Amino acid sequence: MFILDEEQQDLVDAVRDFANRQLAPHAVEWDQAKFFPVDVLREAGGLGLGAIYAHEDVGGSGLTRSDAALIFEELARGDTTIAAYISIHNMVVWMIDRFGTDEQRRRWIPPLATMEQLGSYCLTEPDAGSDAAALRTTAILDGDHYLLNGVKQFISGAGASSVYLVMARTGEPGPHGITAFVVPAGTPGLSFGQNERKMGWNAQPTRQVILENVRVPVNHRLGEEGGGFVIAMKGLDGGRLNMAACSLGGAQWALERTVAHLRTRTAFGGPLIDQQALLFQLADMATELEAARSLLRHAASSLDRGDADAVSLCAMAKRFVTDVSFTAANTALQLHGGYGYLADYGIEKVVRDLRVHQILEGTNEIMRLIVGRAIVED
Ligand code: FAD
Ligand code: 2MC
Repeated sequence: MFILDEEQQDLVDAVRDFANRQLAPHAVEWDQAKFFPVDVLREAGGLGLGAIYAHEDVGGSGLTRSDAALIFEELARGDTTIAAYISIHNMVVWMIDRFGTDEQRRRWIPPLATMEQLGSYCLTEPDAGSDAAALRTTAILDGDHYLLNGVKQFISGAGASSVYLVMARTGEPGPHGITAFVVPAGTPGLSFGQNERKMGWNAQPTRQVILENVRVPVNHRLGEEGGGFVIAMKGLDGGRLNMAACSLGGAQWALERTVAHLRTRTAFGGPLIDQQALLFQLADMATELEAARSLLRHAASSLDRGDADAVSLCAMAKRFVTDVSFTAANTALQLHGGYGYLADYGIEKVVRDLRVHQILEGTNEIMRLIVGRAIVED
């Protein structure tokens, strides 16, 4: 059991209260209606959740990755999809805070910190997903502007966001020819595809971001030319931890609902919780989630310290926690019997939402690639 200090416990209590009041009561309805609750996101921004680990001089909360792991687990207990979107938004904010000039930080972050404006992270393309360094969107320097052309695929928040952090090619093939740009909504030539119909994550939009002769001034470039791939990867290190935390929160919620259900559901002359076969399954779920939590917190503190093996630990945590949590949520559905399959119980939604965490922010196969390469390099 990890012991939280007093400040962390206060933070957890405040986020849990927000999740209980503003997310949990609406999660099923938002999923069914495919409704993206922008007003509720602004309330989250008011609590400091829009720029969790950005510096305070631009409106950030100045917290750590370890704090963020606690925050996202709590948010996801209320609504996994909304928690996950808040994570993506924070990834964008952190990248601007960490790699932007002072002028860029002061210009872009304050409205993102309050979530008056939302951010989208644009790396994936129709023909470049796992192999992100193969991306083909181009950015060509033309006087004091860059001209961007290309298509980004599966972009979370697209259409609703005000700020698009776009990775585009300014140079040679491969990772060293990629540069990061801030593209504001409303720039001529920027448009969006249809809102994709998905298995889960229905309460947030996923669309193509289409760039046709989009002109942005040179001062919208984040970092140096050729530095965009590393910026994108460093953003994902923390994003992957948050995605793991979101899985954990969803699965922990499903476990607790299952215990409550089995206490009151009777069959064969007594409550189902008295069936040792079922209790053993609950015990395994609890054990695996606790192991996942330990790895997640270990990886988060390693990223906070900047340890040499932090990248590999983040990949391990993303792979392990999302796999274990999906299995636990699916078991929770099974232990609810037919009720688990009904939307009103919320369990099937968590299963659908958690499934995609094994795919996005780097598939779990790519996490094995990162970990495997690190083992071989050692
Ligand atoms: P592919 O790369 O085509 O992979 C297909 C399969 O092959 C996978 O199982 C993969 O693991 C496997 N594979 C590929 N290469 C290897 C290898 N070398 N070894 C072993 N197996 C391999 N992207 C963004 O940039 N921004 C977003 O906001 C965003 N949001 C998303 C939201 C949703 C709902 C979804 C579904 C995706 C989102 N993505 C986003 C994209 C996501 O990151 C990609 O889908 C993911 O990285 C996988 O890429 P792909 O879909 O092209 O699969
Ligand atoms: N931190 C710092 N540097 C990193 C890094 C990291 N985490 N990861 C890679 N680099 C550097 C690396 O050191 C290398 O530098 P150099 O050439 O100077 O030595 C450079 O970047 C290229 O790295 P690789 O040689 O490992 O590149 P490769 O193309 O072989 O593979 C891979 C990289 C597969 C790990 C990467 O493409 C990847 O993570 N793919 C998955 C894509 C992904 O996660 N997409 C998520 C989209 S966002 C999303 O889904 C959302 C929901 C928001």
